[in-house]
Amino acid sequence: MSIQSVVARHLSEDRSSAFARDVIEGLAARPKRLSPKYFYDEAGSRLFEQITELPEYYPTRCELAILRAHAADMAGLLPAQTALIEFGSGSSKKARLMLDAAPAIAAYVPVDISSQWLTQEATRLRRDYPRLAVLPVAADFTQAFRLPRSLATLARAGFFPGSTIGNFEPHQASAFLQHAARILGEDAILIVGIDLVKDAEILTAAYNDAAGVTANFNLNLLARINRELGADFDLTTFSHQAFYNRERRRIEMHLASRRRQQVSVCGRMIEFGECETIHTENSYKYTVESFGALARGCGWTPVAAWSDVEGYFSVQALRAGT
Ligand code: AVJ
Repeated sequence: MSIQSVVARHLSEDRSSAFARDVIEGLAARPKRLSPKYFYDEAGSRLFEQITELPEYYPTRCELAILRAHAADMAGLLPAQTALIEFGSGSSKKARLMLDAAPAIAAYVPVDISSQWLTQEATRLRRDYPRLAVLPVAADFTQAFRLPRSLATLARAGFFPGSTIGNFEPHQASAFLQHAARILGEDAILIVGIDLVKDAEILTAAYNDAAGVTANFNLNLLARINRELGADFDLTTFSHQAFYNRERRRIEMHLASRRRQQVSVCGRMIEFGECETIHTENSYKYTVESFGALARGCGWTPVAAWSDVEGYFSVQALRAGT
């Protein structure tokens, strides 16, 4: 067995025990909760891809339109010989729009928890961008991680599209921005996708699509716990809930038990009351100003913000330093 595969196996064992630990802890808590970062196993990632194509789900379409229209302006902020570091890269589709517009990007560093996905995507990127150094890092970007040493001579730009930052509690978003400032270093640029506060009906519809894909995406979390942790959730006894919490400016997703029941998870019995919910996701919405203020408090200065014509979504550029 190669050293790489030994390391990979240990990493994946660490990750699955972290998953078990988080699930047990979250289901023992009151109210019950599970982290949205666990939505994205293979089935969940496929469901999320389908979500991005739903008529009601505007964020991906809006962000792609903004990147297509303004990638050249964003590229103008990057010095020659920049490394683009993407937090949670997924398909790299958005990064390609940056790469196409910015010849200054000499290296691309996708950071993603799924190492299999990373390897496949890296192969495709090397083929399509032969002069680009592609340096994938398999890591949970919400935790501390190291950048490849070979980046030492390059300028750095972070790329965090998708409004994934909206999944963080405001204090976690602050911690992430501070952590990003630290690992990207002086004068770095950070390009972040932010979903904007808007009419509650539009927000609610985006998370309650008529085709039921978002419901399946939410329920897949229980299916994943069944598959990976040998639990016995009966998916037909839980229903998808998503609503806008105006005071906290966030969409909340929950899974509600349709009846009183007990579920076995990792050898423990978990009790559910009728209508009791598991809180599975928060998706915070910001204004351009409220996000700018948050960033300012975390070692970044907002330098530009772009939006779609309807003002639904915003891509913001920040510069390290105050
Ligand atoms: C990937 C976090 C941006 O909050 O809109 C989509 C995830 N959840 N539908 C979001 C999601 C339900 C999504 N983010």
